[in-house]
Amino acid sequence: MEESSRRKWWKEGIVYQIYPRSFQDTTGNGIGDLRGIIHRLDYIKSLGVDIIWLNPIYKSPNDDHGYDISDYRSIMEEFGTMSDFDELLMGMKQRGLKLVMDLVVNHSSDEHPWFLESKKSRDNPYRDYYHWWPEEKGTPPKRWSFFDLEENAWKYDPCTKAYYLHCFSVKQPDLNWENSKVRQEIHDLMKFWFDKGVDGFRMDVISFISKDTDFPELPEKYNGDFIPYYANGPRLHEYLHEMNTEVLSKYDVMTVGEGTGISIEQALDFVNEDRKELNMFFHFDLMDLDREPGQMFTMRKEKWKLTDFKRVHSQWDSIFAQKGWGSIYLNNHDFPRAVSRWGNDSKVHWRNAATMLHTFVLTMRGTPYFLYGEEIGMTNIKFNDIEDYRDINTLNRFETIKKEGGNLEAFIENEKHAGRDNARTPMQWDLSENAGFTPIKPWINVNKNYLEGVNVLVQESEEDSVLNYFRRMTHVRKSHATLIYGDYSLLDPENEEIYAYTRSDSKNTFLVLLSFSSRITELTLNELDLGLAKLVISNDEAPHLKNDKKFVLQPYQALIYHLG
Ligand code: TEU
Repeated sequence: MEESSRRKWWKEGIVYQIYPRSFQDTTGNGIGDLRGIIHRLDYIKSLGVDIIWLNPIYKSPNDDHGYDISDYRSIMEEFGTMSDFDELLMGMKQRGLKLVMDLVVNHSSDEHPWFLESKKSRDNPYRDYYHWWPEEKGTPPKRWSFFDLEENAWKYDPCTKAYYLHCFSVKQPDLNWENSKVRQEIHDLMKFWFDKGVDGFRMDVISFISKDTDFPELPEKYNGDFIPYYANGPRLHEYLHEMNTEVLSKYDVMTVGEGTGISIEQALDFVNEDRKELNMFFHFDLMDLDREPGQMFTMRKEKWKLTDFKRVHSQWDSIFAQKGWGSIYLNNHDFPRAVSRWGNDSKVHWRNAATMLHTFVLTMRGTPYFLYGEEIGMTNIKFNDIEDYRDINTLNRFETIKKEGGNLEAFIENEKHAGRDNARTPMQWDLSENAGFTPIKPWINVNKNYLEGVNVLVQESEEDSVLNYFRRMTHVRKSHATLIYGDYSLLDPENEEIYAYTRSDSKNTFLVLLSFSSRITELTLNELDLGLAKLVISNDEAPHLKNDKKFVLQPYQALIYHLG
């Protein structure tokens, strides 16, 4: 297909993810809010990003910080009101920014009126909005749950003598998509937001929505790793296609599914344009790289390898070379900060590592996604004390291990690197107390390194700051369609220190060199004609080209050349 006919705003846009609870507090309650985002819109625009993805802002009892929704059409009280939302959306439109909301419809809150009705009696009209297993059928077959103290996805409710299914916390009952009324409700709520002018949805665990409602015993092989099984229920594609026909096709919007458990072989079934399902999804192959196999939350003992990092990206790039479209991300609200995980957050290397990773995300094919604070190189907070953690995932696993008499010290050590709270600490704006996020004690502690240069104010004033490099890089990406649509070709695949590749189309070729090493490294590229090579950007002043084939890279240096 001609590239021009495949051009789309959501392929060319750069996404900036905001965890509203942690972005900017304007009411002085220690929690971020919508007016805080409004207040910062000019800053966001100045970054060169185009699309804001907001984590859930709907009414919620906050068992899982907004991922448990009790009213899909109203705003969480702490975050503001619907008129704040309307003002936010208008402020974004005025600045040419698009808004993507989080759609959380694998489950609702147990405080949603649907569930309150559903649990009242077995013949309630809302009974079939959820999955119930009547007690007279015996104990239901094992289903594993994230965020459950017993890791059991079935919760017994004595009122109607039945168990309900919750793949996440007990306060997040799974919706029953088999019921066409449920699907209709979801389509309607999507239209509600689209009619307001919202430009798309990030769809939370959308891969889990279809279940085999006979709930057969799981085969042996799923022992320990339930995710691929949860991810590909029998009617998943039917539901997505129906959603596309009924809702998505009627608007010019973007969709990105959270592709938990979707393998590369299955990828095109979701995003091949001809199938009319989704535009993009987030795969988890990179996120799994430093985790124990099948254990999403446990760090592996050995360090991840750059060759694996390259392999994952190269394979996924090739899948979308002709059909579909990819998404590139190094962190989000569920995973540790990019520079701490894939770069180096020591004082000496932090700046180069953060900017090198910006260069990577902004030179890959696929839509780039950044987490708030990534543009200033925010790092993992690595809380030592369980008292400091706020995430249900960490808190419940701590309780479970404690009850079993397990090794709590090892657990905290793990959470310092894997815990989701690392990605959720307040945005670091300036040098005032709590980094300018809030005047009072924030809902979760601020990383103290805001006093050491990791804040917007200081970085605004420094020409070569992480922040200003980020701005230069978004500009570079936008100035060259080749960096968006061009072919990707990996060079020197076995190199464990340097990631080198080209992006090219019929008009231009760019060479990207990225050092993932803390020492000075060299690279010789005999296969390329570097005669006309012109430097586009570098994150380090040091000289880099020794002769016309040999490069010397400083620790975590990033270089882009235009080769002609
Ligand atoms: O995450 C779903 C999911 O797959 C998680 O298990 C994720 O991989 C894990 O958090 C990694 O640490 C989504 C949301 O992104 C997450 O914040 C919610 O808690 C979850 O769904 C339930 O809605």
